[in-house]
Amino acid sequence: MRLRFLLLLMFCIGSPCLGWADDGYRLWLKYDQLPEAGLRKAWQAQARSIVLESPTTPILQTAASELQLGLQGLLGQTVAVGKGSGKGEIHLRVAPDPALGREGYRISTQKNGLEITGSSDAAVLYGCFALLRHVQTGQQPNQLKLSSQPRIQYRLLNHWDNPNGTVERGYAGSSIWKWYELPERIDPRYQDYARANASIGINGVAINNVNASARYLTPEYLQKVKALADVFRPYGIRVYLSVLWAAPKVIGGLPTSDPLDPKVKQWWTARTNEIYKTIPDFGGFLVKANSEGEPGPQDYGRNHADGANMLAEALGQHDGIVMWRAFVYKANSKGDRFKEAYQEFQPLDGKFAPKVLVQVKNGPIDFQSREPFHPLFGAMPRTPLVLEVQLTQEYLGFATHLVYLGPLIKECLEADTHTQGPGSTVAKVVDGSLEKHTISGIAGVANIGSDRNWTGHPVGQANWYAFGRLAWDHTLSSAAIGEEWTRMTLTRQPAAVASITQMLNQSRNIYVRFTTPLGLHHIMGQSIHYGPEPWLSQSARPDWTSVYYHKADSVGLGFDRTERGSNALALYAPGVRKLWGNPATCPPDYLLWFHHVGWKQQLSTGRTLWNELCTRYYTGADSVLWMQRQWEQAKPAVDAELYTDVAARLRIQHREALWWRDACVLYFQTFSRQPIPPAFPQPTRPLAEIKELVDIYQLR
Ligand code: GCW
Repeated sequence: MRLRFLLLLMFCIGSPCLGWADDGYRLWLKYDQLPEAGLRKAWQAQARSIVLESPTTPILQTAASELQLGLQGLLGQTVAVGKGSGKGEIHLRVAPDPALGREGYRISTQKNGLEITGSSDAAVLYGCFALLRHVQTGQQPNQLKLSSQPRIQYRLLNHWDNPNGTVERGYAGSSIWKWYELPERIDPRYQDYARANASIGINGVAINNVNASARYLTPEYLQKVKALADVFRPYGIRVYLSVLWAAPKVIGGLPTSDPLDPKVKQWWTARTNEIYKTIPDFGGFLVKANSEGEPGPQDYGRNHADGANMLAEALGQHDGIVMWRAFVYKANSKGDRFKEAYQEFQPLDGKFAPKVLVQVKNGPIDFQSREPFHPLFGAMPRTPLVLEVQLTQEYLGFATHLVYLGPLIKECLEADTHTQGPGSTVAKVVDGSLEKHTISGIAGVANIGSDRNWTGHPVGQANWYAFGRLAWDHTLSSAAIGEEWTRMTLTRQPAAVASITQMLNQSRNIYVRFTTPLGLHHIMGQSIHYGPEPWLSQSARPDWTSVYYHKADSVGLGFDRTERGSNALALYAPGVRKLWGNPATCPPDYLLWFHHVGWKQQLSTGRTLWNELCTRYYTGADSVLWMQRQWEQAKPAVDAELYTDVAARLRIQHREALWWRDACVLYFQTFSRQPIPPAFPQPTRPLAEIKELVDIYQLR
């Protein structure tokens, strides 16, 4: 009896497909045994041992042990690390190769096995993860010749995590950093977090909120930060800190934080030296200054360059950078918020020290579900610009709605700024190739928390994954990345992969359609940024209301940003201005970003504005039912627990899509005075009832 139980247990462990509940913790690094015996056998012959051809380093050790772990799992055989046996060896070799840069790798088939090479140990680590990805997604081992190098140098996650364990705009539990346990206790999660990041090429993490606490710069906290840096180092990941501009006052006992004050400079220099003594490979500083109430150099009549350059000077000879955020809008703005970052930063082009990068959100307002690209891209040719995208779904349905962000990130990267003629894409600005910068960066605001599955919504993992893959190579297609993630994480059964990836690829457009179609923006629930509140007309500032942005009236809808209106369009190069400045040529997806369009105006789609608006809200909400069906088709091929979780979230998503649809259609109807096209069912609840829903969500 006992023996039978034991045999059964052994059988189950060896067959992950038997239906062990998958709680999502392993992310895309599953390393479950390849189900195809033939494929497994072919790889088994190639991967009997791992041989280190270069003097070992902590990163090379990581590379070898990760490769060992992965291959053993995938192939179901022991893979030795050390001396080879003459056949089926995987050689890891660090050898300078200018064609690959510092972090690029090459994987090739050799006489007696495979070779993974690169100019640095980190490059070899990336190569090992690439090989694992190759095996895990079910590729054949024949004559491998893979090589890849990152196009962007600094590839960071930005955590908006606070010392008290909360996460600003975090929807996956609390912070993964347990400050009260550090530095003594190292949660094993930190290492798994580092593995996941390294596997997609992320090489830096700013661990704390840009609305920063000065605490992180205290000796006590530096020890905690050091403990994290020690975990991340063997994965090629450097730690960065968001800093509070007023730190010299708050923890330094100085009367001022004026960047030109010698005592302030000395204070930052001393602090920085202290940091590097504790964390020799510290990455640098991330700064939100004079933005949304945060202190900054303007408090002393100085500008952003004065502040950023002072920090760059404090970094001195240390190998670190300053990422200075351009997310600013004046405290008492009378104008168009769209223009404010440009107005403050563009005149400073050429004034920043070489170690400074200016970090710009993808769009000019704030991480809306669709924004035109930020006009600063291409407009500061003498300053390297970091692209900041948001993976946490602040405006995209938190961890409840399924929205794959690959298409959103790609849309921004591929947008043509026309600043140096056609083809001057945001990607080329960001990777430095357009303006010949030697440093480049990209940042994703993390969607990671203490939830067992890391991201709350299981598909949120795809956004973390897609960010890393695009940060590494922005020429990859979002569809290919979505498919890769699906095959790594959910299933390799072809029909299921097809129906899941179709759903992923459409999900962002569907979300836009039932929330903010045709270029509507910022009409969501006040403060919480969830659910519809297009009627919001009172707030602490006018540009925190909805009516400020949609400008609905009896004539029409949309923000006129042409020269008849705020003229924000003038911030773009002529090529863009020409296209977007004319409602006839402006893509419908951006229309109401730039034009106040009459309700009865016929659009390029053939419908009037009102009818098109209704059509998008209705078909958008209906498309969530289509998403449900797509997911249902994959049911037999994905883990049962995970299936149920996503299916339930999709049911909520549909309920809330109807909420958005009814709220917006009924509210805008009070201006358009047009009937809802007869093809669509009338909302069954009155606007007044729907308005109350926001209060319920916000516990107001
Ligand atoms: O999107 C807004 C958020 C704030 C955030 C800010 C920023 C960190 O609502 O919560 O603060 O952007 O990016 O600085």
